[in-house]
Amino acid sequence: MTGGITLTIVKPDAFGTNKSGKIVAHLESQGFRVRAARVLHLTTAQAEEFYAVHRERPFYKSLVTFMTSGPCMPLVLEKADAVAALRKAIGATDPKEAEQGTVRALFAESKERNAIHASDSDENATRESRFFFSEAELLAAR
Ligand code: 3AN
Repeated sequence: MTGGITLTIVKPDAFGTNKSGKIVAHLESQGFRVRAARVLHLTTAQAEEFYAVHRERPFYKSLVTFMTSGPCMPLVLEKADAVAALRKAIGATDPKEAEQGTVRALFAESKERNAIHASDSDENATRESRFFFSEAELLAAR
């Protein structure tokens, strides 16, 4: 079992459909504990930096436009084996392929407007948590 902390982002489409709270409640019902949270509107520069790993992908520009189209909510979540547990809980990138009962099967619209982000490794969970939260805010997640 690896670390107990991961980073998620409830994306702008979920705010558009007024489902942000439902998504957090769904994750809490699955045993994830909220350790840090904020709502913000990403700037283009922030979205470009956050998704820099996808810079060469054909959907990069569109993804940045989508992620800056409205509010989003990063959260640090705690659970045993948090990274793997959250990846399982959110489901496949394409909601049409997402397992029944996952966040994306329940709340996502499309491959791009897919309701939620989740870190894919402990290393990225740490990096992404620091992207959104100060050391003081992350104290509660230790
Ligand atoms: P995941 O979010 O499941 O880890 P990634 O890391 O491959 O998926 O992609 C990051 C984000 O880029 C996705 N959450 C989604 O919003 C967007 N994305 C991925 N693949 C596509 C695609 N083929 N078309 C449009 N957007 C995509």
